[in-house]
This record gives sequence, structure tokens and C-alpha cells, in this order.
Amino acid sequence: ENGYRLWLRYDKVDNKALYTQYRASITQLVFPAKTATLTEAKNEITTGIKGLLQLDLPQKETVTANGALLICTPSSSKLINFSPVKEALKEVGQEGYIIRSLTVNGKLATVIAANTDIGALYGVFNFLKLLQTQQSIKNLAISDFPRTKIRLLNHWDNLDGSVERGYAGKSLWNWAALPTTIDPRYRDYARANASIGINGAVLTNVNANALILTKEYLVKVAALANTFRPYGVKVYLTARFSAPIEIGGLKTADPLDPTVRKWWKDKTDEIYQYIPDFGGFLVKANSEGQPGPQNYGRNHVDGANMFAEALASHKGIVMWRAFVYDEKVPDDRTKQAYTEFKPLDGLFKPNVIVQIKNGPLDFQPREPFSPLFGAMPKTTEMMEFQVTKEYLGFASNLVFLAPLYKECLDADTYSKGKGSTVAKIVEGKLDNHALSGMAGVANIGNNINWCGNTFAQSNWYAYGKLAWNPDLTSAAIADEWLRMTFNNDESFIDPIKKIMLNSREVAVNYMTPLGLHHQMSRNIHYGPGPWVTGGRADQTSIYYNKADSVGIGFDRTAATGSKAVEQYFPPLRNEFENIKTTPEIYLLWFHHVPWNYRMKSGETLWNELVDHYYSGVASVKEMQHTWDQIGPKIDAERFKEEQHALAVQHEDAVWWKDACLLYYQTFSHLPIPDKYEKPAHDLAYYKTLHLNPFR
Ligand code: BDP
Repeated sequence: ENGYRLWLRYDKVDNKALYTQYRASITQLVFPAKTATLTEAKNEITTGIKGLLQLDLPQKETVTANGALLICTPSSSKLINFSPVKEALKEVGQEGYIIRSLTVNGKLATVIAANTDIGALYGVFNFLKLLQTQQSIKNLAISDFPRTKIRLLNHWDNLDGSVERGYAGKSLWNWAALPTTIDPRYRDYARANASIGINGAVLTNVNANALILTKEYLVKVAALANTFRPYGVKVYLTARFSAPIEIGGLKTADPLDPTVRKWWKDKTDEIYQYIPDFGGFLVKANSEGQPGPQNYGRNHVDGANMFAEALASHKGIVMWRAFVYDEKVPDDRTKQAYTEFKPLDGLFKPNVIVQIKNGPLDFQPREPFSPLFGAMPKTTEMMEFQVTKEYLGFASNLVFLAPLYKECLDADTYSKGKGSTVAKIVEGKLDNHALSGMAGVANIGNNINWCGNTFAQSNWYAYGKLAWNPDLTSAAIADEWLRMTFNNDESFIDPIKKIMLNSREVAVNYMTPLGLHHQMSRNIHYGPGPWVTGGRADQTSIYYNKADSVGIGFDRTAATGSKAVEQYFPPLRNEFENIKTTPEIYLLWFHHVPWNYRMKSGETLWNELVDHYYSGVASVKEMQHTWDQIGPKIDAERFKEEQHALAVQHEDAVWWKDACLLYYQTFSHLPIPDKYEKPAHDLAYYKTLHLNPFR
């Protein structure tokens, strides 16, 4: 059990009664498959049934016995050209599928049908999931379809094989060996993505390298695209804004210069010669040193529309990131994306999508949702989540991210009155956009288990599932992931699911409770660094905690602070303006709060802060304790792996608690209550402590 098989293990169903029942209900396969995608779908169902039910299903031209599994699209076979299949297919669109228990030729059959090949593949994966999670396959009446059109992984992979913020080894893409050597992992990668509905991958880092756009690399990209294609995974690339200068020999990259526009047009046409279904570009411009239109006195619209024009005839898209970070240090960095982008609403071409990070700052353990969601109704807005845990303890810390994603997706922006959730905006529903999408910054590398840790795989899974359907619950996602990844033993599932569902809140408690943010160590972003100062102010911790003798927290109110609250629609803006109505989870995000402020619990802020840190550490101890009990229920490899990871996490939690509390205490001058064990070291010790994240 090295984790390579992810959630697609297909081991024999261990519940005897169900095993017998399933074998009686699945007796033959009717699956005409002539295309590459249907061939893969057929391989999948054959391998899955063989593994789960130890059956080599007889293949038939048509349904001849009870228990037939009939898998078709309208173009692969006429066998499904009957009611109610025809009608049901009208409801599921281009990528959806139905799974129905029906009578065909007078026999009981399970029909998996879709309008397209990829829909059929998704149907197959979801049928297998029913068996993997030991659900009933009687009287099935499932119709499912993705709520967003573009469901991408963003790989922050560099051409030298390193992965920015990657904690699972090197990049999967072996550029030196491509295009001649096709690592079998490329197929397995695409297959895993397809199993959760991910339909595209941006292969390269947002901090882009223009070389990827040269012929030498494009043929390699084409080889990857060919490998992914049967699984419905399109490739996209990051476009370095200054590429016309760097690889095109031009003197400028000014987006209004005709030679520059022509260069991008020609380059785009060239890409489509190699990759006819190329998805498009992702661009990080004028942010953290990346060049962009502002270098030439132009704006984001000028830049994005130039790419949009080049891509339009090919039906490609450009995803323009709203994560901007310019030369000037603002009074409040969290305001910048909204300030720069909102005035541009309505000016972007239809194939431009503005890609917005979930929070206004930068993938912190907790942020309120970005106020840009809903603020640009005439623009397609796409979500960017981080799947890799840059700010959440890297690969080792067990932090299940579905609750973080859900908190954002379920948040009400009030942009069109009550019920204007972030999810509806991202689905394109609220403002009727033709395009819609989500991006997840991948946590995948060439480690044998893909993500550096088994539980880290659950975040890849959860991201894919929520990109497909933001209404799914974290509990449902955790439940099915555990069943597929480990087993269906309730005495294992129940306690471990609880751990997963609490884990994000636990991490917030020991890292940045009550709305604190950006308190991590500099550069590496692993471990605490609340004292970080010097250099660019808005990259320091003290800029964000504003700890002083009075209190702690960033005043973002309109009355006395940065006025960031004004970027939210009412009534949220008023709720956040008032310290009494601000949810305590965001208290120090919006307010500078006196150490002796009375919290809702009746405790002082200081005491409650201390409680959160200690409770975070205590929760990790409990997680360890729970995990220790489940040893006999799972394989020794993954049991030991996680036991070690939790020990690392506990050490991290103590480190965060002690470092942060000792530092904040230099301002509060208040004691850690006697009921708690005091930190083992002094602040000076923690200031120089660097623990290896891969220990
Ligand atoms: C930050 C990362 C940095 C990325 C940046 C981005 O620390 O490595 O380049 O986000 O999203 O959180 O562009």
C-alpha cells in the first residue's frame, strides 16, 4: 500500500453479502466502444469489476440476461434510444451521465448513458464508486452533471523539474524525456483526474517561463495532451507576458503594439497546430515581479483582451489572475485586487475569465471570501483554491480542505440580494455567464503516492468533487474518499471522518485563530513567524497582526481603519464594520481589538486567544490518540505513515502555539493562565527555530 492507487483501488468487496448480491446483479457487459475515450471507459469498468467482484464479465452485443450492464452514448449505439433514457439525457448536458436500473429487452439492466464519450467515462467511474463504497445498486436513478464548465488543476511546475510550493517531490512532467518517453504516470494522472471530473490542467507555473512556448517544448506539451485526451483532460499553459521579447526578438511586449499582438496571434495559431484542442492561457501579470500590461502604462483589460483575441477563433480562453501585487506597498494589501479589477467590469472579451483566489489575501488558513466575487457581474469570475498546503503545514499536517472550500463557496456575497452565494457566481448562474470554472493549485508531484501523504490525496479528491458540484457536503466527500482509499469498516470511518472534518478548524486554532493571518515564517511559509519584519512591509507578519500595547488585529473598518469592509455588499459591510456583529472567526481580520476586550464567551481576548492555541494542540493530541487505536483496521504502511505525520503535526502545533503566544505576550503583558503548561522555551529560542518540513 504505497498510495499509488489513490482512491481507485478496486480491491475485492469485503462484505460477503454485498459481494454475492453485486455478482448476481452484474452478469454481462454490453459496451460498444470504438473511440479512445470509450475504450478507456471499457478498460476501467472491466478492471474495476474484475478487482471488486473477481468477475470477467462476458461481453455481449445486446442485453440477453438479467444483470446486464449497458454502457452507451447516442452515437456509440442505438440501444439506448428509448424512453426514459432519451429524456433523461436531455437534462445532463455535454459532460453529465445517467445511471438507471431499467428493463431492456425484457431483462433487468443497469444503464450507464451519456451524451458524449467523456460523460460515459464519468458515469463508469461513478458506478464503480457505488461498489467501492458498498452502496445498493438496485433501483438506481442517478442523473449527474458538472455545475462548472472548466475544472482545472493549476500546476506550479517549473521547466527545471522543481515545483513551486510543491511538497510531493519533483514535477510529474519529465521535460527532458518528452516527447519520446511517455511515462505511464501521465495516463494514470489523467485517469485520476477524470475519476473526479477534472477536465483540464495548466501544466506550468504562474511565475512563467517563456520557453514553454517554443517549438522545442510545444511538441512535448502535445505529447502530454495526446496522453490526457482520452480522459477528457485538456492542457493549458501559462503565458509569460514578456515572451515576445524573450523568445520573439521584439523590443516590447506592449499589448497595444500591433507587432506584439501579431506575435501572440501567430504563436497561438502555432500552438493549435500542435494541440488542436489546446485550452488556453493562464496569466499572472503585474504581480510579484511578473511583467504585465502595467509595465507599458496599460491595464489588465488591454493585456487580457490581446490574448483573448488570439485565442477566440480557436475557442480558447484566457484566465487572467486577480492576484496582483504591484510595486507600491498599499496601506492594506487585501484591497488591491478589488481596487484594480472592479472598475474594469464589462470591458473584458467573452473568452476572458478573471481567476480570483478564495480570499482577498493569499490562501491563508482562514480568510473571509474575496469581495471581488459578485463585484464584477459582467465578467466571468473563476475560483482559485490552493490544494497544496502552502500555509497549512505542507504535506504532513492532516488538514482536510473541503470545509475551507465550502466555507467560501457557501458564503453569501449579497451581490444580488440574499442568496447570492460565491458558489452561484462561480457556477456562472447568478449572472448567466456562458463560461464558468474553478482552479485548484495542485499538490501533486512524482512521489510514489502523488501528494506526499495519503491524507493529502483527499484534498485533490475534494477539490475535484466540489469543482463538479459545490453543493456536496464535506462529510459526504470525506466519507466516500475514506471508503475508497481505505475500507468500509464503520469503526474506522466514523472516528477518522470526524478527524478530517475538524482538522481545518484545528489547524486554524494552532496557527491563526480569531481572524489572525499571515503569521507564518518568511519565504518558506512553514512554521510560525509572527515577528517577521523588514523588507516589503506587506510581506511581513507585523503588518498584518498590528500587535501593540493596546491590542491586536488589523482595523479594516470604514470609521477608523483601511475601509476594506466597504468592498463588501451590505449587509455584510455593516456586519464587519461593527465589532459586535463581526463573526469572531474574523474578528482580528477586521478589527484591532484590545487585549482585555470581552469576547462572547465572557473571556478576555487574550485568554481566548490562549485557549484557541492550546485547544489546537490538544486536538492534535486527540487525533494522534484516535489514530493509534485504528492500527489493526488498516494496512501497516499507511498506518505508520500517518502516525509519523501526526507526530510531526503535533510538534508543529506546539511550535506555533508557543512562538505566537510568547511573541504576542511581549505586547499584552498578560500571563498564560495557570491551567496551561507553560512553553518549554523562551521567545528567543523560537525565533531561531527552523524545523524541517520533510522530517
Ligand atoms: C503565493 C505563493 C507564491 C505564488 C503566489 C501566486 O507564495 O509562491 O507565486 O502565491 O499565487 O501564495 O502567484
